[in-house]
Amino acid sequence: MRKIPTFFWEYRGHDIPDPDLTTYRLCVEGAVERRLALSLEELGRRLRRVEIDRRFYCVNGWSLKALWAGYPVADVLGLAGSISGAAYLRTTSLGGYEDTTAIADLVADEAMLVTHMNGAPLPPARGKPIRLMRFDCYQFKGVKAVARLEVVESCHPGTWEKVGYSDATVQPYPHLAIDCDQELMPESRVLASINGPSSGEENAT
Ligand SMILES: Nc1nc2c(c(=O)[nH]1)N[C@H]1C(S)=C(S)[C@@H](COP(=O)(O)O)O[C@H]1N2
Ligand SMILES: [Mo]
Repeated sequence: MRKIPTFFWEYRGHDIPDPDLTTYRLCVEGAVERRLALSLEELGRRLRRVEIDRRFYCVNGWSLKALWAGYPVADVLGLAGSISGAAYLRTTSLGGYEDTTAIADLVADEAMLVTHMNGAPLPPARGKPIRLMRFDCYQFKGVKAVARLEVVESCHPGTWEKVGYSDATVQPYPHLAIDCDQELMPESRVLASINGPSSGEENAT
């Protein structure tokens, strides 16, 4: 199996979570009228499913296109009823990765809570069982393996913002395009395409 070319937080000494789906709950809390802890089955029963064929971009210079399916973030927040005045959503993963974004931006960009990629449930490395995705900005604003959605009053820097990434606007320079898992390139080749040929050996596993 080839390694997913990414530079994500879980590769820096953290484990990739592999939650038990029978006990998994998506928690929606903070400034909401109703705190929720939703199982995957409840999400499926209470929300309309949406599908989108979109490419996402990583700030490290690569992009990945797939068919994503799940639920609109706006609809999940609608179930909880957000209280006016609290304008941000703080999303935290099971492993602790986090992002905070204005709810208005998530709604305007039709951000999704994705459960499936190319017709199959998300595997652990891709964010099992739910990942928050917003396609109109760099995907460090997305959160894999979502544990908690919290409606909050102020913006709190997310995991990548804490290390200095402030602008999530996708830049116009070319990003290495990956179109399906079979075509994934080993991470070192991605690095080579960014840094030139001398940056390390093949590490496909
Ligand atoms: N939980 C979690 N979510 C995360 C990350 C992470 O390290 N942990 N990395 C982010 C970044 S920087 C990117 S580019 C994408 C990578 O998604 P992928 O692993 O499916 O390629 O997930 C985003 N969400
Ligand atoms: Mo990224």
